[in-house]
Amino acid sequence: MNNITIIGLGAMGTAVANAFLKKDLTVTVWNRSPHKAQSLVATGAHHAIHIDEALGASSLLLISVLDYPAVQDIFHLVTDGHLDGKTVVNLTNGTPEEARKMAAWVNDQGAAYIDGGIMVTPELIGQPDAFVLYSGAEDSFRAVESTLTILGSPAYVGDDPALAPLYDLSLLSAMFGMFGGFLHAAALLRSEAVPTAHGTPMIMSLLKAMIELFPEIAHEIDTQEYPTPSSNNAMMATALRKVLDGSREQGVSGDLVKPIWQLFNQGVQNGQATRDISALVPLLLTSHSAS
Ligand code: FVH
Repeated sequence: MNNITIIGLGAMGTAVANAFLKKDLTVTVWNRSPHKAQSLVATGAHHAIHIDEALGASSLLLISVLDYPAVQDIFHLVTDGHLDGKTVVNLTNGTPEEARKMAAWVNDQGAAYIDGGIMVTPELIGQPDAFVLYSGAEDSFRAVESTLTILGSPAYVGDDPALAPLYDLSLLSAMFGMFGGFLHAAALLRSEAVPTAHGTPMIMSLLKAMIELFPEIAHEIDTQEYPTPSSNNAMMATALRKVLDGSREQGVSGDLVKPIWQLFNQGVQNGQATRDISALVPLLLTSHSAS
């Protein structure tokens, strides 16, 4: 596929357009604020003034805007029939439910829908470590897969369009949890004017060792067979209580850590005191969940 249309020229859409331009594809771009197309036009992109013109230029349309309401705002500008026969790859961050609704609407317009989740920053688009999640009808995805590889390794996660955002939010949860822990750790160090840089290599070493446990914990979660390890939930609830007590003494807010202590404490109260942390996952699942 040699023609591609990029809709949305924020930091990510611009990086995406640049990646395709570098591979000599014919790239058409559209953005709500037209001035953002200028640098791309200078490097060879075609600038569509109206959204219909952008859709008409290519059968493959990539969308990267702020959120799903922004995608809807753009689709409201499209004249009926202009999406017919197109493949829409929506790289905008959203929820599983938003993706399902968007897929149904796009399919009603006669277009194929693939949802995507970019797992790197704009600077890393097209670099070896870049990967992008995709879900939606597999035949539609396979037809454009080689073109999408230009952005990074494609990780196709299933034909339900909700799956890419589900994986996306899951990965982001893990990342933000780690960042939150690091910020709390830094605040504790700073409470005694210890340079964060002094503690950071130790934090990294500990986290790297803990991350190695994830596959085993994942197996326990999936099989719902929870072992009784040496580091059990009761011990960890007590350790978390000490983190909260020590933080209070040091004048550090416990707001980030308290919900984690509450989860472990709930596990202890619910008969999971001697179990591994895997036994806490069911406590997080609400009635909507599949299991
Ligand atoms: N940047 C990153 O590091 C992350 C990496 C992982 C994926 N995310 C998601 O990518 C989507 C786009 O993010 P972005 O970084 O490009 O965001 P901005 O630079 O803020 O650009 C926003 C674009 O959205 C357009 N836009 C916003 N509201 C509307 C609207 N109502 N109608 C039409 N377009 C709209 C905005 O247009 P303009 O302000 O220039 O006119 C920009 O093109 C996002 O889902 C991230 O979560 C990025």
